[in-house]
Amino acid sequence: MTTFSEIAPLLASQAIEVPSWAYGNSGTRFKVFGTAGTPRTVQEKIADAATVHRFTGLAPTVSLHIPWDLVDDFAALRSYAEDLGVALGTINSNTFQDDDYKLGALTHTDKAVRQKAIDHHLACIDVMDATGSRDLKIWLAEGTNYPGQGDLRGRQDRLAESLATIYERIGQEQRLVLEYKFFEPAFYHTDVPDWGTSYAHVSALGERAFVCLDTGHHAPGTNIEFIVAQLIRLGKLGSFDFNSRFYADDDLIVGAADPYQLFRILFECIRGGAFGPDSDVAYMLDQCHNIEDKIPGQIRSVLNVQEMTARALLVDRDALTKAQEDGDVLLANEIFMDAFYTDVRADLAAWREGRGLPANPMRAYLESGYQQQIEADRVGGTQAGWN
Ligand code: AFD
Ligand code: MN
Repeated sequence: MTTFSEIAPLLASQAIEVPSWAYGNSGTRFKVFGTAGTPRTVQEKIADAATVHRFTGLAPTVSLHIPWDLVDDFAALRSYAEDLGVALGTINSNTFQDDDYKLGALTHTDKAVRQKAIDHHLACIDVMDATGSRDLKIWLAEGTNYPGQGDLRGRQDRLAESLATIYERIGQEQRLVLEYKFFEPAFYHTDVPDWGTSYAHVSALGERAFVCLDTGHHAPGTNIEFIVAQLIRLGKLGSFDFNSRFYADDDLIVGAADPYQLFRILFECIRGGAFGPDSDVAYMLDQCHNIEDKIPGQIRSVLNVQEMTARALLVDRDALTKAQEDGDVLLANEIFMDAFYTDVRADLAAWREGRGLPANPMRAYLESGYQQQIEADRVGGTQAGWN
């Protein structure tokens, strides 16, 4: 089997983008629990994100959400982030919280509403120009709750037209990533419900449009690693939104529900050439820490991705390929499982120390006093959430 020392150099370039909204309060339609120390401003969110990077070395960029993270001067925000050792990353649009969009945004039958939603995306691209971001991430909450409510075909035609207008504004060094989700908040149909629909639309747009795969956006039992392999093969995997789920779009800590699935997904990324410094695939988290402290939750998340990546890199690809070609079912599975069963935590700890990072980033954070400091400092104001 491949050894840790052989694969360790491949871990050096691993970068996982953290979402600004993970540091604010979040919850369910039943309750949003606030926690002490929660940021009040996007600057405080970025400070917390930079803290995750400082302790792990894994999170060099922070994804923003517009309008939640709107500021007057994004060039200044970009400098603020860089002074803390991180860069601003993906810009996420939001057409799911404005009353005008109740019956649709980019798909709406009213051209004026569609134009308003298009203009929001054009404003997001203006932000990208100021922050130096590469990706505009579009997740559409659009759909219907009852059969007959909407013209399924007409909505696709309007969506294609709206996306094409947005795409025209995407710069040569920028990308549009279109995220799919099989249900919620619409319950009868969602206009971008699956990877095939996203793939169809981004293929129609052009070479700088890609699919965003959120690991929590599939029906239970979906073979997500197959979708990963297929999108890589088609050259249209743009980014991940990593999280984990037990039943729906739970946005839990990635790997917490099923580390083996995360391992299989990362194996397909490695096998498909979508991992490492030469890959353009963005590995983002999209999570909500409803009951746990946010910064430790993000630290746990990026460490989970690092650990499963290391295990996936340990798969003896030559031996696996031979066993597959020989039709040796049990040996092929054994080779695959050998890597998954390999506990790499001690190796990772030593490797981190060799790079000037804490052997145990979680313990180092908890002992650093940062949490106590922000709880003492951040008194008053309005804690950030989904607003
Ligand atoms: C919600 C959506 C989707 C999106 C995220 C950020 O379900 O995952 O990526 O908000 O806009 O979680
Ligand atoms: Mn997402």
